[in-house]
Amino acid sequence: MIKSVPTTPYDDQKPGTSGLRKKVPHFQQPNYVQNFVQAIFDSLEGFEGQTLVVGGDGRYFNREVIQIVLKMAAAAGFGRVLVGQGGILSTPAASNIIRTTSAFGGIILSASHNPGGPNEDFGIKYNISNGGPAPEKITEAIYARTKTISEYRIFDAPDVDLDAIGTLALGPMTVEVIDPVEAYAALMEKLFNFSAIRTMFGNGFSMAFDAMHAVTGPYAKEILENRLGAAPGSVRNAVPLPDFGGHHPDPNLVHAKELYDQMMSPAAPDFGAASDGDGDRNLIIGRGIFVTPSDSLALLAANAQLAPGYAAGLAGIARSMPTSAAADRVAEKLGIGIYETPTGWKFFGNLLDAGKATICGEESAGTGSNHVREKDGLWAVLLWLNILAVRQESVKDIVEAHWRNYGRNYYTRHDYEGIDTEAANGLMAHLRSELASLPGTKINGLFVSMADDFTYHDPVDGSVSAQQGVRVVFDDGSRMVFRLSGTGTSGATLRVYLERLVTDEDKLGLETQEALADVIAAAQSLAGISERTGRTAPDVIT
Ligand code: VG1
Ligand code: CO
Repeated sequence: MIKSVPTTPYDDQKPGTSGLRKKVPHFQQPNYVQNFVQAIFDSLEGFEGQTLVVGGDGRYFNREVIQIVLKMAAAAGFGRVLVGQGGILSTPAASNIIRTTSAFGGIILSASHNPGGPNEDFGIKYNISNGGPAPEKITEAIYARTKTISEYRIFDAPDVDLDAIGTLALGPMTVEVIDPVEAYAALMEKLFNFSAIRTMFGNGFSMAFDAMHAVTGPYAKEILENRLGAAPGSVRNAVPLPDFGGHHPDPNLVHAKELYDQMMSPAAPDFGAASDGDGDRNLIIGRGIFVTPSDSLALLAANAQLAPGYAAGLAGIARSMPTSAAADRVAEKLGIGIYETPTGWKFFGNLLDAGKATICGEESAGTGSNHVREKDGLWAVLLWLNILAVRQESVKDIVEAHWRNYGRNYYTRHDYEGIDTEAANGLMAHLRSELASLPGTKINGLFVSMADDFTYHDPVDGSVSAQQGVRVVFDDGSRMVFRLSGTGTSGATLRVYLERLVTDEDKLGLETQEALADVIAAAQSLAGISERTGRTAPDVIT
């Protein structure tokens, strides 16, 4: 029986960079989840009888929300829901299922790299039929709907058993509980040279993969250990936990410090990697060398043809604006297109669908390709393994050869987390007000050649996204970018992205913060970071 329940709107259900993210207690307010899910369904057309894919990263509150989504999907008229066993689907695996089953769309429950638990973060995101995050046109319609909603509809039925694989009826709708790993693992086998990687492991190649007690554990165990023959125990923290063991499932040098320290020690394995809460990010560390995500994008693009799935070459590369220009130099050499998009994977979908780009990446540890419409952590790890298996060189040698060939884009991001929202907005407003007068002036000894607030013109559908980040470019090719995070759940996070291209062979081995010291100082003085935020140092440096 379908129940209609009266409700009143919340005024804060605006999706950010990647869906709606709030603290769990915020989501637990009466009808908060129901309002948002109903607003999603109300913003869509033509899904009667169609398939919806549902899954999440297993964090606290995942199961409860899945039950609500299933019952509301039945009331809305979907014909079938595919849900991962135990409510689990990594974000890239969900994207793959949406695509391969020709589903109408999907609902992914995750707050990605943010911590989980009763007082931590939760998130809901809608993906469209190409498997990618809903574009702004849809997220804006959803937000508009949340402001006027007056009732939601739900099928009145007992909870669905999510733990047994099989098909069930939920009123007129079918629920199929599916294996979350199988289809994804099969896709990876198609893209990569598993036999070459298996031979490499057979010859004693060692790796450490930190699943951070998040969703990639079961995927990495199956693919790396079972199918590729990595030594048992190569995958650590492999059991997904609702609170990620109390850690941030954020694969960066701060939150994956243990792995980093191990990779820098004499006893390091050949290759280290990690992924985030929902499995779409990757951290790559070779023995004695951290590979920045921007460099990793460039390296993967330059070597992709070594993997069977990319043997025919790339159509183009796309990167988010704050990502370093390392990939641009590869695209130039390959004679293929390079596209610069705003932060957030939703902007890559059109380029991938139109066949303009094959590989995409963000400086925030996201890399992916046209195999799905999300970034994909394990995909990046496997492409690296495929390249290592074919080239039979160390990560360090491969990276350093790349720098000699293309130059090195020194790159760092400084995050100031949980700062006062007004102070953060004031800082950005001040920067914007300065833009017009900056070109031609000198900041900390560096000449400004260009300054703007990035506006993206989508070359496929013509849509325009303004105010995507303040960038200041200097005449020596170095650059700084300022923007506020759109994924945080408390206060504001200021992200400052700093970059410099160095081609001089003698200067390729500098320490990153040193190589960028004058750009960092210029950013601090132009933005007045310490005066405006009271912070003298960033919380996270990546
Ligand atoms: C951050 C990253 C961005 C990424 C987004 C979602 O956004 O900077 O590159 O696409 O997270 O990643 P923001 O607005 O906080 O800078 V995930 O792994 O949360 O799906
Ligand atoms: Co993520």
